[in-house]
Amino acid sequence: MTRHDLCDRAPARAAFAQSIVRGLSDTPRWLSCRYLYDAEGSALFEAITRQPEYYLTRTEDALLAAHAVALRAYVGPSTLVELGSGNSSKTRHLLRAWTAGGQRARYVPIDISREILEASSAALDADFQTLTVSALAGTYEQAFARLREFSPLVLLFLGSSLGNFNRSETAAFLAQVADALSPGDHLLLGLDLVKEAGTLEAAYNDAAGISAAFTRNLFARMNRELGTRLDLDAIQHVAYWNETSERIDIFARFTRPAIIELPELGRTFRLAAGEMVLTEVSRKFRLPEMSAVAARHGFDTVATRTDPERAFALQLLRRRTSPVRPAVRLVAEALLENARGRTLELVAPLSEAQLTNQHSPLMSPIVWDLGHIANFEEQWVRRAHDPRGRRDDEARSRDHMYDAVAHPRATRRRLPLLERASCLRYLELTRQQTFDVLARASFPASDPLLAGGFVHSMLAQHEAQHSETILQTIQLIDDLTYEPPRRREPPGTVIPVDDAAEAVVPAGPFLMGTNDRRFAYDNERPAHEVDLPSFRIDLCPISNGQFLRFLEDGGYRRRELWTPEAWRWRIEGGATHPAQWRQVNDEGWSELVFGRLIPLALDQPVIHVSWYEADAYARWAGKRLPTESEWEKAAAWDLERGTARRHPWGDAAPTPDLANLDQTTFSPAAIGAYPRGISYFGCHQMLGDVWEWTASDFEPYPGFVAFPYPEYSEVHFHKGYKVLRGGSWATQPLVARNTVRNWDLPQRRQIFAGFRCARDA
Ligand code: AVI
Repeated sequence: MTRHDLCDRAPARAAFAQSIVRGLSDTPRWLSCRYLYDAEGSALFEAITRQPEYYLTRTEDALLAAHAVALRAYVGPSTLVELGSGNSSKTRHLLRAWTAGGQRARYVPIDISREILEASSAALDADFQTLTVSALAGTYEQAFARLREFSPLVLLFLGSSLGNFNRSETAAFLAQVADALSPGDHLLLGLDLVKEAGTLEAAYNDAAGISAAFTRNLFARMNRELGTRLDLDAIQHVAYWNETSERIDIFARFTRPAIIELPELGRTFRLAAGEMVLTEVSRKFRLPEMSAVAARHGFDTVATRTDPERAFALQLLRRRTSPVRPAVRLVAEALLENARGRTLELVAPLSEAQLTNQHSPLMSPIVWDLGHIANFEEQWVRRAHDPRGRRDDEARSRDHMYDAVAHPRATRRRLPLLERASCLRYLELTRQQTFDVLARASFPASDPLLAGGFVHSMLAQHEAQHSETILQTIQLIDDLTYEPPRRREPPGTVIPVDDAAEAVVPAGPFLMGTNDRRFAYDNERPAHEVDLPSFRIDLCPISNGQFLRFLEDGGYRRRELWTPEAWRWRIEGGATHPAQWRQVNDEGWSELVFGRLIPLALDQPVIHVSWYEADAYARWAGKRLPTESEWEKAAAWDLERGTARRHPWGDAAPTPDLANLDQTTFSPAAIGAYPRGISYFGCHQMLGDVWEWTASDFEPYPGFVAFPYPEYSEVHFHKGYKVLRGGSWATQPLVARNTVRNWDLPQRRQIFAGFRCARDA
């Protein structure tokens, strides 16, 4: 037997505490069913499976015994990989079929419990001479990253464990499995089927009271591990059939008022008498529906086996050989079209002069940005598809004019820039050439520029980022009232969040950055482990209201709050308030937003502040700015799964109800406007609204390799730039992810930047 540890188990206690905070802060309250299974809980669950009312385990066991040989015939020689293998007892039927006649086979049990894995693997080693057991200790999600090396394989997910996920978790799980398996691999599901309510309710309310003890053990575990002092006798187990959702809902009902105190996280929850906390759902399945859901995730149904009563089923699915993925070319075209639509829309309301003037030494004339977008595309399409193609003199002079390093922003107005019509023609002609090339292109995996369409997503991201730069310029145009073609009011507060509230992020390692080679920039790579001490981080970005208190408390006058360098900047530039704030006739504060003076929205994140101002505020508040690794851990790390999320809320793409991105609101939204977009640790609005200054300098990650050109990041390292994270309302979703690093000098205020504070825990 070999064993590989995929996880560090130390965070288990911390993850339990975090999950309680997450669930009890929600409405209605819930607790994660993951934590039902400590040693006591696992023993109680074993006992449940032996209760006469709990038909699931014995029915599945009989099905496996009866059909193991047939299943082996369907799938051929393959590795058996089991999620949540426990004691592997039912799996033995399959192992016998897989090793029949002295055949060699491999079994990969995956379980969070190292002890259970050790015991079950040792027993299997003794009983199956031709079986190789390679145990993986870790979460499902951690194991997914390893599955490819075991292909061809059958992934076992038995016991109707899929039923303990809600619908969106089920979809996310199937998507992850589909991604982790190779075409032709199999997934064998054990599924409890929809049936008459009496049978179902009895299975979750056994006469011996074991199910009740199982639910109550979650709170006993809280008392044991987290020092809560809950009276277990005041907790009732309630389980009933929820007809609408076709699932058993299991609750803990508090018969007396209760207090759950988590002093380490600074949180106390008060539960009223009669309050019910959802501890588990157990969904029941209908086979045709399950096949349809699986099909949407790229699985064909190969075989289904049920018992005569149709109580339970085994469903064998096969990962389709040609996954239904849109062609690389179509994705590339769509990304490019989307970014272009936005660029043209932004500049449409601007006059010739507004496009060609230099409005600030910090920003280029907008026609330079536009020409640079076209030129960058022209150059990279050639490098990727025709690297030996020659550039004539005219092309070379274009390349020179739009070389960002050769021409610092302040000097760009002296270049012989194109005017609007010629600039738009240049954009259009380049794009036509790109599409002509794309129509004939192939995307060999061996070419890092072309694999998966890397260069085209880079071009679309580049254009999307320049559209945000153009918006920064537009914000600085004097005497302009900007009328964008599309605009909607930013949403107001949905859930009020106390502005003093903080998340406590426990000490421990997390995976920072990414190894993605399709969308990520070189400076986001490679993924690497970072071990951080515990820290506290504000749940929300600092609001205008909070910043106003700093200002009114003499924040801009108190030298002790500023570093010497920042103080020099403050005095020389005469900064006495955020860049866009205005005070008319000594009345209250207003903000100049794209040429409109509007009363300062106290509930929105402060924007257009420099790193220096953010740093001074943090000192005034008795805090500090978070480092970028703290920021990323708070935004991305899922302590429970031991994996990083692409966005604070998960891997799903941003939508308007999750974050304020995409250049539609033209200002940040109110604090608490996106409760569905919170991170694992409960932090709000980490993506969108405002870029957030961090304490960190822009430096390479260990193992950094410049790709595809040093000018993107490498030349900017160690130059005194500070890192900003998270994206603003003006960031397009294509460039918004937890690992993206933006950077600027500490005195800059043209960026749509705000901040949140942190402190040591
Ligand atoms: C593990 N899982 C499939 C069980 C079920 O039936 O949903 C958990 C359980 N909870 C209470 N009884 C059984």
